[in-house]
Amino acid sequence: MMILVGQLDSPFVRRVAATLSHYGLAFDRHVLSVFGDPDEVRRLNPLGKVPALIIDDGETLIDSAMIIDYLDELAGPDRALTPRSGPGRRNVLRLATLFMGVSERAVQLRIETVRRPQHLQNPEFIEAYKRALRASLDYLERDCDTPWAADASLVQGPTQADFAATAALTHLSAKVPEFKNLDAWPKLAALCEAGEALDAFRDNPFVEG
Ligand SMILES: N[C@@H](CCC(=O)N[C@@H](CS)C(=O)NCC(=O)O)C(=O)O
Repeated sequence: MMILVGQLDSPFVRRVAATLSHYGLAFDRHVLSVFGDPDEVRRLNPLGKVPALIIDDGETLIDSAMIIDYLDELAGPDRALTPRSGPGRRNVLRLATLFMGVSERAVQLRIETVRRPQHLQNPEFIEAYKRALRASLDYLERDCDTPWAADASLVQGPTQADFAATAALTHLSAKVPEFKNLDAWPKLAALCEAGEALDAFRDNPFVEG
């Protein structure tokens, strides 16, 4: 059975867990923390990051985008949450990359504000990360479709854009006090609520880490 390494407080790990569940792929979890178990995480991924996915033949896959590419292949083109080709595929990948980029910025912001001692924190970095987060949410609010994020004229139903959106927005509002309330981005708030209502996310609830 495949083993997913990482905790469900990570949006990258949670997006992979929800994708595994959505495709009906059984998996075990190895709950390692990048800060609590750095040596063990580095043995699986020299970058010291989660998620990692140990697949059935023992190979270890790293980085959520690469892992999801593999899971899409396992699911097959008719069930994959990423369209096979063309503008529909590019649109889903673009939105998913932006939402996961929001998570990258949120993680950077937390490292600067929560992990680094206050006297070493850099207010310019903090402001730049917050600015990037606001700009990305404004952009995505304009660009996303409803009821699901990707252009409905190109693809029907939830896609990897929504799985990335749900994982990223729940993490952001739980972990960064300034973004606790997503009222300024009503379309994104609705996307996140719809994503959290999917069985795939209910089966892999966000946990405070
Ligand atoms: N691009 C990576 C990002 C993964 C990532 O940043 N994970 C965080 C956990 S939320 C991490 O491992 N951080 C440790 C660090 O940056 O040192 C992916 O999509 O998997």
